[in-house]
Amino acid sequence: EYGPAPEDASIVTDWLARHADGFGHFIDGSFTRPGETFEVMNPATGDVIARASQGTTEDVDAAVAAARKAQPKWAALSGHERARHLYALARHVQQHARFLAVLESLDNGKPIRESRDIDIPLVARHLYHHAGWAEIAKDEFPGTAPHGVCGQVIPWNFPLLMLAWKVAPALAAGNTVVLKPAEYTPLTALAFAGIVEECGLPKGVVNIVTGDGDTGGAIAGHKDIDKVAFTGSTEVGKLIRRQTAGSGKALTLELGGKSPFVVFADADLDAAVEGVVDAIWFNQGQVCCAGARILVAEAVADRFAGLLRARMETLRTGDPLDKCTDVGAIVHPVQLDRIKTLMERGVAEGAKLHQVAAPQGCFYPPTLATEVEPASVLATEEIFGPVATLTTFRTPEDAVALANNTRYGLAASIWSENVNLCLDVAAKVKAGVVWINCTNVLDAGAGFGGYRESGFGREGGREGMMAYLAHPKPRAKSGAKEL
Ligand code: TXE
Repeated sequence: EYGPAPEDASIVTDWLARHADGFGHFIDGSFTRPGETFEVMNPATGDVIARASQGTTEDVDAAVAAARKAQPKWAALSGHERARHLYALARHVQQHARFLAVLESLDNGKPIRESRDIDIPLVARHLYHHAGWAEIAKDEFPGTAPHGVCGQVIPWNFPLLMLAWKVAPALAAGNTVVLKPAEYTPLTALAFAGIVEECGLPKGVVNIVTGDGDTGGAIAGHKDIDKVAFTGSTEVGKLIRRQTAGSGKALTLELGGKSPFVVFADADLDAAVEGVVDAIWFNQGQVCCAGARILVAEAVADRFAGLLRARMETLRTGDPLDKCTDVGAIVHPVQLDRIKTLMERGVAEGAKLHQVAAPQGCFYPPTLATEVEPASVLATEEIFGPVATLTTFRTPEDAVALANNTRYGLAASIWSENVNLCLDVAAKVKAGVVWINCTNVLDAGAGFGGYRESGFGREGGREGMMAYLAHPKPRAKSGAKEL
């Protein structure tokens, strides 16, 4: 109906069939036999496409021990040698790009256009970028040392990209890793483990353990892990912070958001409408920095809303493997229920919804919610679905106050032809990342992360590298009294 034939899933079927008994973990350079397994589903069809192992504390112990054993040798390699390994990983990701893109879309439900043109290219970009850091880290960060073993727990919205965000800087800095992908989407991490094997990375440098929150908890709480990096819900982030408090572990948290998308009266409204498409309908809105709260100047609000509604009519929601699909499936029925429950509460609080067509099944229609009170659930809770709210403001001061009226502080997007106004507002908005006349622009060279309940620490760029390096404590000067 929508044009060219869907992407052919057969590229991954042999690989999935070879693992019909279930995938094991990747520990110390090879795959373990599958233990107790859980189902991995294609959310667009509801089909079970694979089974992955539920990581036990013994599995986590084995992975941490392998990472511990491998770490000193890995850290002792020259930066150039570590860079060569990262370059190899990047090149192999590129060689397997089509396989990885199809697998990601099958497992996660995201449109193939996104996994093919955004997720997988950014994975390679991240690895290349950090190969560069491996080369120069010794000179750039004198007096630092890797933490040691890093425990990394990642979410399901960008499964392989979040892996790359975590693994690339850790390895570049001389750490080894134990990573757990989300239970909804473990497949590209397991494929990546195959790439690690193919590239001949030293054993134990990258270990992948699959499983649910219990496995994640075993990693975060493991006594022999030196640094924990987590991306996921604010709720679990708080748990991990409590769990690691006082343990001496370094910690970075990248949590939820409710980012404002501010449109001033002099903005290029057509461009801003396209911005909204990227901000909230990209990846079905399952994006931590999604521009979920549209704040628009009263003077242009009706015109903007009209343009936006017209654009919504052209969004095609459906088969993730169809190259013309704009909005794919929601990652899992549990997540769909979560969205529906929040939306029902929103409607009960008086919100009006404008929705466009979406198929039956694990899909949610692109939605614009209006008449949303500032304190209501739709204005305050992270929906993590294809839902934007629209609220009006009169003055830049109002816009800033509304933008900051949240417990989060991850990102913001500001639209105006007046650059001075944009810069002024950018400085006042409490967000880790502020985009001007664009949105969701992510670059391996720029630090990404939030504050307030969006977490702390940065990923990407110089700050991201620093998060994987420790400053050994300076020795007390001789004669100095201990306090
Ligand atoms: O997240 P969880 P869920 C938000 C978003 C979404 C909500 C719930 O609002 O609707 O969270 O999603 C692992 N110790 N985000 O329930 O549970 C888990 O196995 C250690 C925002 O899926 O946080 C998975 O690997 N780990 C977000 C990862 O945490 C634990 C992305 C994320 O799952 C654990 C995802 C525990 N006690 C959801 N419990 C973003 N910032 O991008 C679970 N996990």
